[in-house]
Amino acid sequence: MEKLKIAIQKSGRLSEQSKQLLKDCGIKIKNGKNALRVSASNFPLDLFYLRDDDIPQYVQDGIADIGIVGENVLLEKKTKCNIVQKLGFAKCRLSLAIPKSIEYKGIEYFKNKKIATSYPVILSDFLSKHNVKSEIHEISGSVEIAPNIGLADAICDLVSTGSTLFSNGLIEVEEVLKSEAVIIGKTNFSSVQQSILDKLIFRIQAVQKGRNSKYVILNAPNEKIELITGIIPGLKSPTVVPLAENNWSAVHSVISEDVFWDVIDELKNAGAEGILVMPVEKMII
Ligand code: PRT
Ligand code: ZN
Repeated sequence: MEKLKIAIQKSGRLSEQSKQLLKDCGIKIKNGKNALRVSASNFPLDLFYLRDDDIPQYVQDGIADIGIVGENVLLEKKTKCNIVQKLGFAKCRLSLAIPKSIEYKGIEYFKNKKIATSYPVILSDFLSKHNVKSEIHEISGSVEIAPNIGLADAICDLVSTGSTLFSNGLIEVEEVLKSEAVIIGKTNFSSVQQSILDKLIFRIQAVQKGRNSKYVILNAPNEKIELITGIIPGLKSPTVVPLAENNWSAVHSVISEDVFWDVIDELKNAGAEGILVMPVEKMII
Protein backbone atom coordinates (compact mmCIF):
# COMPACT_ATOMS: atom_id res chain seq x y z
CA MET A 1 0.00 0.00 0.00
CA GLU A 2 1.26 3.47 -0.87
CA LYS A 3 2.39 5.55 2.10
CA LEU A 4 3.31 9.14 2.80
CA LYS A 5 6.93 9.77 3.80
CA ILE A 6 7.67 12.47 6.33
CA ALA A 7 11.14 13.75 7.25
CA ILE A 8 11.61 15.07 10.76
CA GLN A 9 14.65 16.32 12.64
CA LYS A 10 16.63 13.47 14.21
CA SER A 11 17.64 15.40 17.29
CA GLY A 12 17.41 19.06 18.14
CA ARG A 13 14.89 21.73 18.95
CA LEU A 14 12.24 20.43 16.56
CA SER A 15 12.43 16.70 17.09
CA GLU A 16 10.52 16.18 20.35
CA GLN A 17 7.65 18.47 19.37
CA SER A 18 7.44 16.96 15.89
CA LYS A 19 7.13 13.46 17.37
CA GLN A 20 4.67 14.67 20.02
CA LEU A 21 2.46 16.24 17.35
CA LEU A 22 2.26 12.95 15.44
CA LYS A 23 1.52 11.13 18.71
CA ASP A 24 -1.25 13.61 19.55
CA CYS A 25 -2.69 12.88 16.10
CA GLY A 26 -3.05 9.27 17.22
CA ILE A 27 -0.15 8.05 15.07
CA LYS A 28 1.92 5.32 16.72
CA ILE A 29 5.64 5.37 16.06
CA LYS A 30 8.08 2.82 17.46
CA ASN A 31 11.06 4.29 19.27
CA GLY A 32 13.80 2.86 17.07
CA LYS A 33 16.57 5.03 18.53
CA ASN A 34 19.17 4.70 15.81
CA ALA A 35 16.89 3.86 12.92
CA LEU A 36 16.93 6.26 10.00
CA ARG A 37 13.51 5.14 8.87
CA VAL A 38 10.51 3.84 10.84
CA SER A 39 6.92 3.07 9.91
CA ALA A 40 3.86 4.14 11.85
CA SER A 41 1.91 1.07 12.93
CA ASN A 42 -1.61 2.49 12.54
CA PHE A 43 -1.34 5.15 9.80
CA PRO A 44 0.17 4.98 6.28
CA LEU A 45 3.19 7.08 7.23
CA ASP A 46 6.94 6.39 7.07
CA LEU A 47 9.28 8.60 9.06
CA PHE A 48 12.82 9.59 8.15
CA TYR A 49 15.03 11.07 10.84
CA LEU A 50 17.41 13.62 9.32
CA ARG A 51 19.39 16.77 10.05
CA ASP A 52 17.03 19.70 9.59
CA ASP A 53 19.27 21.34 6.96
CA ASP A 54 18.91 18.30 4.69
CA ILE A 55 15.11 18.10 4.87
CA PRO A 56 14.13 20.69 2.18
CA GLN A 57 16.37 19.00 -0.39
CA TYR A 58 15.01 15.52 0.43
CA VAL A 59 11.47 16.83 0.05
CA GLN A 60 12.22 18.67 -3.19
CA ASP A 61 13.74 15.48 -4.61
CA GLY A 62 10.74 13.42 -3.51
CA ILE A 63 12.79 11.13 -1.25
CA ALA A 64 10.43 12.37 1.45
CA ASP A 65 6.99 13.77 0.49
CA ILE A 66 6.71 16.19 3.39
CA GLY A 67 8.95 17.39 6.21
CA ILE A 68 8.97 19.48 9.36
CA VAL A 69 11.49 22.36 9.45
CA GLY A 70 11.77 25.93 10.65
CA GLU A 71 10.81 28.53 8.03
CA ASN A 72 14.37 29.86 8.39
CA VAL A 73 15.80 26.60 7.04
CA LEU A 74 13.23 26.43 4.25
CA LEU A 75 14.06 29.94 3.04
CA GLU A 76 17.81 29.53 3.38
CA LYS A 77 17.80 26.41 1.21
CA LYS A 78 15.86 28.00 -1.67
CA THR A 79 14.21 24.73 -2.71
CA LYS A 80 10.94 24.25 -4.57
CA CYS A 81 8.91 23.17 -1.56
CA ASN A 82 5.60 24.58 -0.40
CA ILE A 83 4.46 25.38 3.11
CA VAL A 84 1.56 23.00 3.75
CA GLN A 85 0.80 23.87 7.35
CA LYS A 86 2.20 26.21 9.97
CA LEU A 87 2.74 24.42 13.28
CA GLY A 88 3.09 27.21 15.83
CA PHE A 89 6.08 25.81 17.74
CA ALA A 90 9.84 26.59 17.67
CA LYS A 91 8.98 30.24 17.19
CA CYS A 92 12.01 32.50 16.81
CA ARG A 93 13.32 35.38 14.74
CA LEU A 94 16.41 35.85 12.63
CA SER A 95 17.93 39.15 13.67
CA LEU A 96 20.92 41.38 13.13
CA ALA A 97 22.77 42.18 16.34
CA ILE A 98 25.72 44.43 17.15
CA PRO A 99 27.91 45.05 20.22
CA LYS A 100 25.83 46.97 22.74
CA SER A 101 28.49 49.70 23.11
CA ILE A 102 27.74 50.93 19.58
CA GLU A 103 25.20 53.66 19.04
CA TYR A 104 22.91 52.32 16.30
CA LYS A 105 21.40 54.86 13.93
CA GLY A 106 19.85 52.63 11.27
CA ILE A 107 20.48 49.94 8.73
CA GLU A 108 23.17 52.08 7.02
CA TYR A 109 25.40 50.97 9.89
CA PHE A 110 25.92 47.65 8.13
CA LYS A 111 27.47 49.21 4.97
CA ASN A 112 30.89 47.60 4.42
CA LYS A 113 30.69 45.85 7.78
CA LYS A 114 31.58 42.19 8.35
CA ILE A 115 28.54 40.16 9.43
CA ALA A 116 28.86 36.57 10.68
CA THR A 117 25.89 34.28 10.04
CA SER A 118 24.72 30.77 9.23
CA TYR A 119 22.05 32.30 6.98
CA PRO A 120 23.96 33.95 4.10
CA VAL A 121 21.12 33.55 1.58
CA ILE A 122 18.39 35.13 3.69
CA LEU A 123 20.75 37.82 4.93
CA SER A 124 22.01 38.87 1.49
CA ASP A 125 18.40 39.06 0.22
CA PHE A 126 17.53 41.28 3.16
CA LEU A 127 20.55 43.55 2.72
CA SER A 128 20.07 43.98 -1.01
CA LYS A 129 16.41 44.85 -0.44
CA HIS A 130 17.70 47.68 1.74
CA ASN A 131 20.48 48.62 -0.68
CA VAL A 132 23.17 47.78 1.81
CA LYS A 133 26.40 46.07 0.77
CA SER A 134 28.16 44.18 3.55
CA GLU A 135 30.74 41.46 3.83
CA ILE A 136 28.94 38.25 4.81
CA HIS A 137 31.02 35.74 6.71
CA GLU A 138 29.38 32.32 6.74
CA ILE A 139 30.01 30.28 9.87
CA SER A 140 28.13 27.22 10.96
CA GLY A 141 27.94 27.52 14.73
CA SER A 142 28.59 29.77 17.76
CA VAL A 143 27.88 32.82 15.63
CA GLU A 144 27.36 34.95 18.73
CA ILE A 145 31.05 34.91 19.70
CA ALA A 146 32.24 36.31 16.34
CA PRO A 147 32.27 40.02 17.34
CA ASN A 148 34.11 39.28 20.61
CA ILE A 149 36.94 37.42 18.87
CA GLY A 150 37.28 40.08 16.19
CA LEU A 151 35.90 37.92 13.39
CA ALA A 152 32.99 40.24 12.57
CA ASP A 153 31.40 43.59 13.40
CA ALA A 154 27.93 42.15 13.72
CA ILE A 155 25.98 38.90 13.58
CA CYS A 156 22.77 37.67 12.04
CA ASP A 157 21.39 34.78 14.07
CA LEU A 158 18.27 33.16 15.47
CA VAL A 159 16.93 34.64 18.68
CA SER A 160 14.21 33.35 20.95
CA THR A 161 14.61 34.61 24.52
CA GLY A 162 17.50 36.96 23.72
CA SER A 163 19.65 35.60 26.53
CA THR A 164 22.45 34.37 24.21
CA LEU A 165 22.79 37.86 22.73
CA PHE A 166 22.67 39.44 26.18
CA SER A 167 25.37 37.23 27.64
CA ASN A 168 27.63 38.03 24.68
CA GLY A 169 27.19 41.79 25.03
CA LEU A 170 25.15 42.12 21.83
CA ILE A 171 21.86 43.83 21.09
CA GLU A 172 19.29 43.06 18.45
CA VAL A 173 18.83 45.97 16.03
CA GLU A 174 16.98 44.61 12.97
CA GLU A 175 14.54 41.72 12.58
CA VAL A 176 15.22 39.95 9.30
CA LEU A 177 12.65 37.16 9.52
CA LYS A 178 10.05 35.64 11.84
CA SER A 179 10.06 31.87 11.89
CA GLU A 180 8.15 28.89 13.27
CA ALA A 181 8.05 25.18 12.52
CA VAL A 182 6.12 24.33 9.36
CA ILE A 183 5.22 21.27 7.34
CA ILE A 184 6.74 21.58 3.91
CA GLY A 185 5.67 19.50 0.95
CA LYS A 186 6.91 18.60 -2.50
CA THR A 187 5.02 20.16 -5.40
CA ASN A 188 3.16 17.14 -6.80
CA PHE A 189 1.49 14.39 -4.79
CA SER A 190 -0.16 11.26 -6.14
CA SER A 191 -3.87 11.12 -5.35
CA VAL A 192 -3.27 8.49 -2.66
CA GLN A 193 -0.52 10.61 -1.06
CA GLN A 194 -2.74 13.69 -1.23
CA SER A 195 -5.56 11.91 0.57
CA ILE A 196 -3.18 10.68 3.31
CA LEU A 197 -1.84 14.22 3.64
CA ASP A 198 -5.37 15.65 3.89
CA LYS A 199 -6.13 13.18 6.70
CA LEU A 200 -2.94 14.13 8.51
CA ILE A 201 -3.58 17.88 8.19
CA PHE A 202 -7.17 17.40 9.39
CA ARG A 203 -5.85 15.69 12.53
CA ILE A 204 -3.12 18.30 13.07
CA GLN A 205 -5.64 21.13 12.86
CA ALA A 206 -7.92 19.37 15.37
CA VAL A 207 -4.96 19.00 17.76
CA GLN A 208 -3.91 22.63 17.27
CA LYS A 209 -7.42 23.96 17.89
CA GLY A 210 -7.63 21.76 20.99
CA ARG A 211 -4.31 23.10 22.29
CA ASN A 212 -5.62 26.64 21.82
CA SER A 213 -8.88 26.01 23.64
CA LYS A 214 -10.18 25.42 27.15
CA TYR A 215 -13.40 23.75 28.22
CA VAL A 216 -15.20 25.81 30.87
CA ILE A 217 -17.98 24.77 33.24
CA LEU A 218 -19.52 27.23 35.68
CA ASN A 219 -22.58 27.77 37.81
CA ALA A 220 -24.74 30.89 37.85
CA PRO A 221 -28.17 32.08 38.97
CA ASN A 222 -30.67 31.86 36.09
CA GLU A 223 -31.08 35.62 35.80
CA LYS A 224 -27.38 35.90 34.92
CA ILE A 225 -27.35 33.17 32.26
CA GLU A 226 -28.07 35.42 29.31
CA LEU A 227 -25.26 37.77 30.25
CA ILE A 228 -22.86 34.86 30.76
CA THR A 229 -23.69 33.04 27.53
CA GLY A 230 -23.00 36.33 25.75
CA ILE A 231 -19.47 36.30 27.15
CA ILE A 232 -18.74 32.65 26.23
CA PRO A 233 -20.65 31.92 23.03
CA GLY A 234 -18.76 28.61 22.50
CA LEU A 235 -18.63 26.70 19.24
CA LYS A 236 -22.29 26.80 18.27
CA SER A 237 -23.85 27.96 21.49
CA PRO A 238 -23.13 27.08 25.13
CA THR A 239 -24.83 24.17 26.89
CA VAL A 240 -27.07 25.33 29.75
CA VAL A 241 -28.33 22.70 32.20
CA PRO A 242 -30.36 23.22 35.38
CA LEU A 243 -28.74 22.54 38.76
CA ALA A 244 -30.56 20.62 41.52
CA GLU A 245 -30.80 23.94 43.37
CA ASN A 246 -33.74 26.07 42.24
CA ASN A 247 -33.09 28.93 39.81
CA TRP A 248 -29.45 27.96 39.20
CA SER A 249 -27.86 26.54 36.05
CA ALA A 250 -24.52 25.23 34.85
CA VAL A 251 -23.05 26.63 31.64
CA HIS A 252 -20.57 24.58 29.54
CA SER A 253 -18.57 26.24 26.81
CA VAL A 254 -15.22 26.44 25.01
CA ILE A 255 -12.96 29.48 25.09
CA SER A 256 -9.74 30.39 23.36
CA GLU A 257 -6.49 30.25 25.31
CA ASP A 258 -5.53 33.74 24.03
CA VAL A 259 -8.40 35.52 25.78
CA PHE A 260 -8.68 33.10 28.67
CA TRP A 261 -7.80 35.28 31.69
CA ASP A 262 -9.78 38.29 30.46
CA VAL A 263 -12.84 36.14 29.94
CA ILE A 264 -12.53 34.54 33.38
CA ASP A 265 -12.52 38.01 34.98
CA GLU A 266 -15.60 39.00 32.98
CA LEU A 267 -17.38 35.80 34.02
CA LYS A 268 -16.66 36.40 37.71
CA ASN A 269 -17.94 39.95 37.45
CA ALA A 270 -21.08 38.68 35.72
CA GLY A 271 -21.88 36.42 38.68
CA ALA A 272 -20.36 33.07 37.67
CA GLU A 273 -19.31 30.73 40.50
CA GLY A 274 -17.46 27.43 40.76
CA ILE A 275 -15.66 27.90 37.47
CA LEU A 276 -13.90 24.72 36.27
CA VAL A 277 -11.43 24.85 33.40
CA MET A 278 -10.21 21.76 31.52
CA PRO A 279 -7.86 21.11 28.62
CA VAL A 280 -9.34 20.17 25.26
CA GLU A 281 -7.55 17.28 23.58
CA LYS A 282 -8.93 17.69 20.09
CA MET A 283 -11.45 19.96 18.48
CA ILE A 284 -13.30 19.36 15.23
CA ILE A 285 -15.60 22.09 13.95
O1 PRT B 1 21.51 18.95 13.96
P1 PRT B 1 20.56 19.75 13.12
O2 PRT B 1 21.21 20.41 11.95
O3 PRT B 1 19.34 18.96 12.77
O4 PRT B 1 20.01 20.90 14.10
P2 PRT B 1 20.47 22.44 14.27
O5 PRT B 1 21.51 22.48 15.34
O6 PRT B 1 20.77 23.06 12.96
O7 PRT B 1 19.13 23.11 14.71
P3 PRT B 1 18.46 23.29 16.16
O8 PRT B 1 17.96 21.98 16.68
O9 PRT B 1 19.31 24.12 17.06
O10 PRT B 1 17.23 24.23 15.73
C1 PRT B 1 16.25 23.76 14.89
C2 PRT B 1 15.28 24.89 14.58
O11 PRT B 1 14.68 25.39 15.79
C3 PRT B 1 15.87 26.14 13.96
O12 PRT B 1 16.11 25.99 12.57
C4 PRT B 1 14.79 27.18 14.25
O13 PRT B 1 13.77 27.10 13.27
C5 PRT B 1 14.22 26.72 15.59
N1 PRT B 1 14.64 27.55 16.73
C6 PRT B 1 13.80 28.18 17.58
C7 PRT B 1 15.91 27.86 17.11
C8 PRT B 1 15.79 28.70 18.23
N2 PRT B 1 14.47 28.86 18.50
C9 PRT B 1 16.99 29.19 18.88
N3 PRT B 1 16.89 29.93 19.86
N4 PRT B 1 17.12 27.49 16.63
C10 PRT B 1 18.23 27.94 17.26
N5 PRT B 1 18.20 28.76 18.34
C11 PRT B 1 19.55 29.13 18.93
C12 PRT B 1 20.18 30.36 18.24
O14 PRT B 1 20.92 29.97 17.09
C13 PRT B 1 21.10 30.90 19.35
O15 PRT B 1 22.30 30.19 19.40
O16 PRT B 1 19.45 29.48 20.28
C14 PRT B 1 20.29 30.59 20.59
C15 PRT B 1 19.46 31.80 20.93
O17 PRT B 1 18.47 31.47 21.86
P4 PRT B 1 18.04 32.54 22.97
O18 PRT B 1 16.89 31.91 23.68
O19 PRT B 1 19.23 32.71 23.89
O20 PRT B 1 17.67 33.82 22.29
ZN1 ZN C 1 20.71 22.26 11.24
